[in-house]
Amino acid sequence: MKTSSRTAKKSEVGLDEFAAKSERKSEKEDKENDVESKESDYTAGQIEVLGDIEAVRKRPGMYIGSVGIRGLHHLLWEIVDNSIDEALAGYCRRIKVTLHRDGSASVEDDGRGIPTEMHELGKPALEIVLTKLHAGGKFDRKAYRVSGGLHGVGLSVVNALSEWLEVRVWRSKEYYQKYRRGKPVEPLKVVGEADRTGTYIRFKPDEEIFEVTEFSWEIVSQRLRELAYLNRGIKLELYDERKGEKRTYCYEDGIAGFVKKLNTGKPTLHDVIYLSGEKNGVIVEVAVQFTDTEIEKVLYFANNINTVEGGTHASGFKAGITRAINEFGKKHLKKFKPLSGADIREGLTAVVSVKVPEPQFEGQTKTKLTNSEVRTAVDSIVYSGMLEWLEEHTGEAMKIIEKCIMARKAREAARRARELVKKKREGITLPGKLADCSSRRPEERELFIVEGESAGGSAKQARDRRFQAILPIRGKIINVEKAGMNKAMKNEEIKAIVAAIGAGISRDFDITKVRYRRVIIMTDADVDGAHIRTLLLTFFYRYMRPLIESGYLYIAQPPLYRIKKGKKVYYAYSDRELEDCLNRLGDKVEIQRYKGLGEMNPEQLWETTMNPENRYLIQVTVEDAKKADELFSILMGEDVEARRKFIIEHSREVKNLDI
Ligand code: 0RA
Repeated sequence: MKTSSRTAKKSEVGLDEFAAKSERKSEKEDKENDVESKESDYTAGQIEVLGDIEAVRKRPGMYIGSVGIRGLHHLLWEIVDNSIDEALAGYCRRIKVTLHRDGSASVEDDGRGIPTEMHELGKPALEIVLTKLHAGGKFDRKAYRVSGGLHGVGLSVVNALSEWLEVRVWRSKEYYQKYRRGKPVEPLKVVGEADRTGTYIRFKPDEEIFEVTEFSWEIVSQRLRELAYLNRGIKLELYDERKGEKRTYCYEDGIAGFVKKLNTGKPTLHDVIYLSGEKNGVIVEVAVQFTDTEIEKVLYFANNINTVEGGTHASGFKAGITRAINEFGKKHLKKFKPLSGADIREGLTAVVSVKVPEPQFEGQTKTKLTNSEVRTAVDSIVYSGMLEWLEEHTGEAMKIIEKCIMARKAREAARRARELVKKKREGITLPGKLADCSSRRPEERELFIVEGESAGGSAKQARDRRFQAILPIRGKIINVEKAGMNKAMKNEEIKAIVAAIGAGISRDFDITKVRYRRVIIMTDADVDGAHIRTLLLTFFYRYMRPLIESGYLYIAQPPLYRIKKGKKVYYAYSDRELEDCLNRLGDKVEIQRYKGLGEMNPEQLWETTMNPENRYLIQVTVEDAKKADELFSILMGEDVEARRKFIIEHSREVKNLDI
């Protein structure tokens, strides 16, 4: 049943715990049967006790979580919790903790004292409590037991994990007994008369078990103070004999004092509000104070355990206080808009403490309360108590409401600012190589997508920067057909195009956000240029089709020839144009054939291709783009011959498109 490896900590502890629970249960059942059948069988009882102690010593982590500093202090909390239980039952006012020089610790209280009467097993009840696992159930001191909560493993665990333990009980007489590693050294003895009641337990954590054996002043003093706040009026004394320090914690105002302490030095809007009540068997105490800060500090406790993972008391509190404040606001303010929980809790300091008869804890660290009856109890007590307080303190209530409304305004302003920044950022992340134009009027803005860095450079010099933007792209952009959208969007060239156009892509494409009225593809008038143009057309067809449908996409037409006669220069955009031109001009002409945009200087590029007065633009239709898309697979396919044929045909086609 038990696993051997100790490496997989968390899950293993869980399994062990589960195993231990079922084991303990069956052991308990067995023993209960034993009690009935062999009531006075001393030996049997003795064997069981040894079994319990051995079980604990063999797997201490299962009972106290760890054998490190937490586990060590767990021993002390086990005893202190028992004394607190006695106090909650109304029989104990004072608890004194001493950290001794020899490494031991002691806890003394003025409760009723652990019962010393003979128990069914033929031993004093005290000895059973100190040697039997979960003997507490037999001596149940009624509801709200802290020791039934998170710690709650019983005094026998402390005893089993101590090198030695001494117990002194004052009831009708003074009793004394000493143990070594969980076993009695001698029977319980009467050592004197008693003029008081109470229990004193001193123990020395076993160095054979614990990795750390030194109690921490910080940990102990902090927890004792917390317990004093959580259990008003109980006097908790701490003596550290090692360093000669002494502290006494006792707070008549309980958690209200806790909140006051938490708010030391902070500007507050009112005196601490204290609410309490009992419902569904759950005792609820809440202390609340709003500060003029943005800090929310709400501490939640269930049976004195700091439930850092929250739970039903937390949700009940949040719901209750939100409802009360909104109810008050609605009643007393014109045009009141309900506030959110977050608006209300900004600047709130509170301590919520519940005492639950059978607390259920869940979560990673077992610090989340899950009892559902607690939610409604806390909600209704906080709601009615808070609303009543607000009605009785309208001046201060208004201050609180004002604070909440301010919080909401700040939150809304912050959200707007965030959105603005986001929008701006979206605008700012234009591609670095984009030379944008200055005009803010979309209807006149143009974007030239230019093949090659050098042609891009010429275009930047040639352009009218007021309304013409240039985006140079490197030779080959990705094959979007093969790549699919995600991969296409990783391609630098595609990303730059999408960012420059600024209207999203695919289903998210929004034509109203397009930053340019014309998007102009400007490539060389050769085979490579045709190839790149096809790639771009395919991309736009697939991912920005509305751009084409709206007539925003164009292809620039650079001239194919430059014809010079004397000082006069002519450009021909097709072979036919060249023919016409030559016929007109007769002989003595110089003809230059342009192979690429790079062969033109900026002035020529402006004159022939970019200047709206002279240029030829072909508006791309959906049919054009669709054709490009269909032909794409041929172009990019494995069939080299088909590809060669296509390119030849396609470049001819481009020429045919020219005029
Ligand atoms: C069981 C029953 C009673 C008291 C206690 C336990 C008890 C345990 C501890 C541990 C530390 N201090 C404690 N004080 C009391 C009630 C006994 C009765 O009815 O008289």
